[in-house]
Amino acid sequence: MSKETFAYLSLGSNMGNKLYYIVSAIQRINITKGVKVSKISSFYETDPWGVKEQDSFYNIALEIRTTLLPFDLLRTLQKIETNLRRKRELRWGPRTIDIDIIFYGDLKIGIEELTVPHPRYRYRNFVLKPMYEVYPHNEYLLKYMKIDSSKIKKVIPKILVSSCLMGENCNYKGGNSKNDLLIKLRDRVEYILICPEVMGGLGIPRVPAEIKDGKIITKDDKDVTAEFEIGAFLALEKAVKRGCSLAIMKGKSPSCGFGKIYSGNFTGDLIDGDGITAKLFIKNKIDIISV
Ligand code: A4P
Ligand code: MG
Repeated sequence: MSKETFAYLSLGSNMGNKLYYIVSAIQRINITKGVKVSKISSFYETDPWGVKEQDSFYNIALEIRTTLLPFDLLRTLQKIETNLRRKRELRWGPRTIDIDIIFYGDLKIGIEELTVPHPRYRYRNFVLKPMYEVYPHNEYLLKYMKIDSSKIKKVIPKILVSSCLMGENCNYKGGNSKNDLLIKLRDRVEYILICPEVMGGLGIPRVPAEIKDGKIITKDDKDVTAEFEIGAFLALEKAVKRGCSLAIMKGKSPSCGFGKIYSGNFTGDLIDGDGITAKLFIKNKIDIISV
């Protein structure tokens, strides 16, 4: 570990659900030990640069504060790329996610494994435009932006999000699970808030419920499966109407949990599984990020 340094990253995706890959990468970077995301640029849809016969990209830039040394940061980012199904087949070719280090403080490194500042950033509007929004010494980037004439368009992606993550007091206790990163992202995306349990008619606060043998049973032994199913259906309806392909959902819950949920015994133990709404979303090809 070293002293804290500001570093600037460029992220790009042009395969599969690009929005899912970009937002997943931001979230994984932010939960890495020794790294915090401090600024997020707008999202841009950009024409492919280099290899032209490929899908358009989503590009963004991040400012991070990090105590990781440059090569440790590089390896950490590469691991995130690999975990997000990045395959290195063709240079400048299609990728689920690419994370490049553009600046690491004022440091200059010029070897093949890591060159900072990034050797090609000046020639690419897909790096410069988003970077202009997060980099404090940004004035000089303007003159480079005039060199590249490739098309680039700001977009405001729609994302479904569990209301409790945005600070709404709608969980079973009447509290919330406000997430700082999602609050930071608020200016860059359009959130569509859902709380499937409330949408299904359950009150705030309410008796906690967990999934047991395919049914949702409250701690005082009431079957609330129907309420959860109605909530899931209404949440899906909202997603489809608004054209959402990504949902950011509260982990572990019997409605929004994805991958891991409470065991059904009210002991706090987790088992493999998905909540009722999460299951319906997956069936309908809406990708989920569990927070
Ligand atoms: N490497 C050296 N310096 C760095 C650095 N500052 N940050 C090394 C990250 N990696 C760095 O990278 C290849 C090698 O570069 C790594 O082994 C690393 O040690 P890679 O990510 O495996 O391969 P790549 O991304 O295909 O190569 P490269 O040269 O980084 O490609 P670029 O420059 O990122 O271009 N068009 C649009 N519109 N938007 C895009 O995002 N991206 C590319 C990829 C092409 N066209 C695009 C976009
Ligand atoms: Mg790269």
